Amino acid sequence: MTKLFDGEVIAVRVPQFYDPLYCKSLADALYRAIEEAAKGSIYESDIDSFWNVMDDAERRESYFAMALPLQEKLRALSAPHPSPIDLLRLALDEAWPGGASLMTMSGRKMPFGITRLWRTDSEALPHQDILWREVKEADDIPPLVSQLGVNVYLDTADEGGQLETWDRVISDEEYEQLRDKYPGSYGYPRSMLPEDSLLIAPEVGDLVLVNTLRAHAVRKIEQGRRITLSGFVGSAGTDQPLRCWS
Ligand SMILES: O=C(O)CCC(=O)C(=O)O
Ligand SMILES: [Fe+2]
Repeated sequence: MTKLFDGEVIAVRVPQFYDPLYCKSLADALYRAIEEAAKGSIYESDIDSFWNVMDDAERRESYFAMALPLQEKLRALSAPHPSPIDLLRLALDEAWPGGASLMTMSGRKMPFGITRLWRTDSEALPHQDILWREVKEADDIPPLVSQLGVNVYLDTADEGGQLETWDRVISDEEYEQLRDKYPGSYGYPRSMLPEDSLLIAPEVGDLVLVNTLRAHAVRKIEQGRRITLSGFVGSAGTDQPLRCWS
């Protein structure tokens, strides 16, 4: 974990973190839940990520209100097996000297472990996920020093959909010059990045952790679809609890 946060290690993959058989039944339940919620429109997730809501007071409110219901929902859909997100939080808590807990922003708990459905032809362009770059001054968050992306792969694409990551951090100083061009640290051209990249083709049940200060992307899903439980883990130092949110 320390090596991941420090950038010494590019990625950690935990094969079969969640039993592939349990993955199948949870993925089926989540696909159904998303289709139900969509009612004809194309919903890609069960709830918004913080990034999607931060500029909209009403959506922010429903985002924070979802924090605990999300955990309940994952437990209900996973039953009689444990929720993968509960297992993940316990694993983080047990591994880290300062423990782990849900992230709070201005005293409110944040959702952790949102569902992300990636349909055929979807992709994520090269980007970074760095919370402190995006929050407003009024948003009270712990002073994070590094951030990981954590994904549990419940279903994987038949072709494409690899997680790609580069050994390249665009620093906060560098980003200030690029902010207008790549809002949300999203959409960096590949020409800006090293030629070599690490390509991870996740298998069902895998947990993959990457440092999201590094540029990373999701290769286009060429065939099939994939579904993940997705979140971020922030470090405020070894003696402080890891903070988990989505
Ligand atoms: O779905 C994935 O493989 C990674 C998505 C991502 O960009 C992230 O977790 O930060
Ligand atoms: Fe990301």
